[in-house]
Amino acid sequence: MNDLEVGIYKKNTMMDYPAVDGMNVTVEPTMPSMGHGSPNNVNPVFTTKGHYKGKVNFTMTGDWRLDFTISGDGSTFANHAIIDVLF
Ligand SMILES: [Cu+2]
Repeated sequence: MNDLEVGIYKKNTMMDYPAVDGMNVTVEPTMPSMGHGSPNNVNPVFTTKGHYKGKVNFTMTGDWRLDFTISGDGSTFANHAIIDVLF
């Protein structure tokens, strides 16, 4: 079980990226090459200044994919935002 911390920022201009607070974030880890996920993950919860903390359970070594959704205020801002991780 691993701590997971993500930061969410909004691009206003090329020089202005304010933190985004109070979003609903989900994360789902999978190993696409092996066709399984993992149990007992904890969706990231807002802490402060655009940061969100959760937990992700890498049950074995290898190639993992983190699939995030970010929503709030009745809109989905990111759906299937992917980060690939070699664990
Ligand atoms: Cu596996």
